[in-house]
Amino acid sequence: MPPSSLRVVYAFAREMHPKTSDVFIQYGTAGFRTKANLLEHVVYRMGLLAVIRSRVKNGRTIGIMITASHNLEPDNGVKLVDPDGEMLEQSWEEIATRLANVSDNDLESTTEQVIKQVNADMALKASVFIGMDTRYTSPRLAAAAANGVIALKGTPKEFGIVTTPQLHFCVKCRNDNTYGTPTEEGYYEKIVGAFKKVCQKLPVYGEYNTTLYVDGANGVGGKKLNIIRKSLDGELDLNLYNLGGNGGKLNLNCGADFVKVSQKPPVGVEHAPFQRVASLDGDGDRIVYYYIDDKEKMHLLDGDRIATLLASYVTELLRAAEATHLKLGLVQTAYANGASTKYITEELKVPVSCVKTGVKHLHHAALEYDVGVYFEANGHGTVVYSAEAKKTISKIAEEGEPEQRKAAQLLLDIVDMTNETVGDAISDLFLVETVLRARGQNVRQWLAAYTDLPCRQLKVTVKDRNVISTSDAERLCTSPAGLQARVSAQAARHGSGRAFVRASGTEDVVRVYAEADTQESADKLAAEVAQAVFDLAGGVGDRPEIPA
Ligand code: 16G
Ligand code: MG
Repeated sequence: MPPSSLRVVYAFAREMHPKTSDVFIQYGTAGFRTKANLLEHVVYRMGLLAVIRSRVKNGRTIGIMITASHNLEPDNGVKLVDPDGEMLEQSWEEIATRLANVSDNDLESTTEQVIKQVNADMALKASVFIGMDTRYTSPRLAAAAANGVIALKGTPKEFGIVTTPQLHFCVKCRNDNTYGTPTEEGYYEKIVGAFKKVCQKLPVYGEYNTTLYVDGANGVGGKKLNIIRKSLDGELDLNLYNLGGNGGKLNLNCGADFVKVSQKPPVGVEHAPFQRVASLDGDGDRIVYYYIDDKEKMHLLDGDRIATLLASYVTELLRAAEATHLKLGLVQTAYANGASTKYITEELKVPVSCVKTGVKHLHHAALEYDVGVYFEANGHGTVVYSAEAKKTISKIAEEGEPEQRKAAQLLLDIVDMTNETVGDAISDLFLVETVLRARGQNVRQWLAAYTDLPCRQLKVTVKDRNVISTSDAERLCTSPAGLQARVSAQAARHGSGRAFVRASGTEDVVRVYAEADTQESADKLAAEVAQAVFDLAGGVGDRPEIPA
């Protein structure tokens, strides 16, 4: 493309998507996220960047997802999806930030610089898939993204309302047709199809019952489950709540993030004692389970529980298939409950790695294993299988002894049921249901595997959260000076005490996590650490209080 045609970049910006705000915006842990009315020019520019990225990748398809996940309705956001369905390569985050913040007058020249810097051949074709969540501000932003794609003569394809993982899946399929068909229907065919196949092989028995309640967070995930529900032939009886409509507001007092952080059941869901409930987040990439007992106490089954459930079952199947030379490992973050890590290493005897918060870090660490299970405690995770693992399992499924074959065939269904591109609430839901069904277990039996250490999370507002640096996968705080010493000293005063602090990647706060052998201790430790952050990292506003 001759440089003169870059004029369109400026013309579209000025005429349709002008930059009306000078607020600096940064491509964070999961893309740009802020108030929806500050985003239109940013999303337009991400349309431009997606085209450049597609050309650098030889015309392979790139994804743009318009969503602010578990944030409330007034927010929105945008993130880019790379050709294999993973998050945008980290080295491009700085480029995205630069492009998002230049003035309209400098946009044309900056675009030209970026093209040179990444050495994009602008004569190549470029393809961009665009998806959005259910926010009322999303259609306008999706249109801005499409205009960005068109401005650089790329081809946009709009998917309308889809979950974030559905878009990741479609991008992957478009670039690798062995993975599936790049449409929403293709997604259901593969993932739900695999679940139905498994149900044929595993009759319901024991304590498992096929009724599942779901909190849809008034977002896109619940809506998609409503489509799926009709095709399940009674194998899973989905009772769906918080589907949007009836005045229910997206993520407000409901959804996976609310349930996990507040440790409270969501509004809008009818509860029956010991009934299994799954809670999704607003864009359908996170899931936690819980139940309420007969004394109205809530019991949470979070990402750590899902990870251990899946890892233990897949380990069992690998053993039955006699494929134990395939190395299975689990990836967690510092937020993983200490009891889960202990259970995984000591009981399951599965290796564990700990990495920094954010799906991209977990995903890459999981790829180091033949079978890599990764989950954040907050419910974001999936399983990835190496090409070698898939080949080995397929071979056993065809040529093994009868018992081996049976296990390997089940494993193949499980691989198909898994969205390997990114954590996916819908795929994870079917995986969990598969394991509980295979084991004839109810939620209480699932919970009985180990006992969580009580924990507490707090946030502290400081002048500049970048004063906090960490090492050892965020488990140690290296600055400001003296903070780690205080954190360690406080943690040592509580039985099984563990605490850490880190700067949030999505909010302007410092996060505090603490766990200990009683809830009182965990609460106290969290408050003490929050005070230390406040004192040493420039706290603003009210001092955190320590419970008596
Ligand atoms: C983003 C991340 C999530 C992480 C969270 C941490 C993705 C897709 N999402 O939502 O994995 O747990 O940020 O937020 O990577 P924080 O930095 O504000 O604690
Ligand atoms: Mg999400």
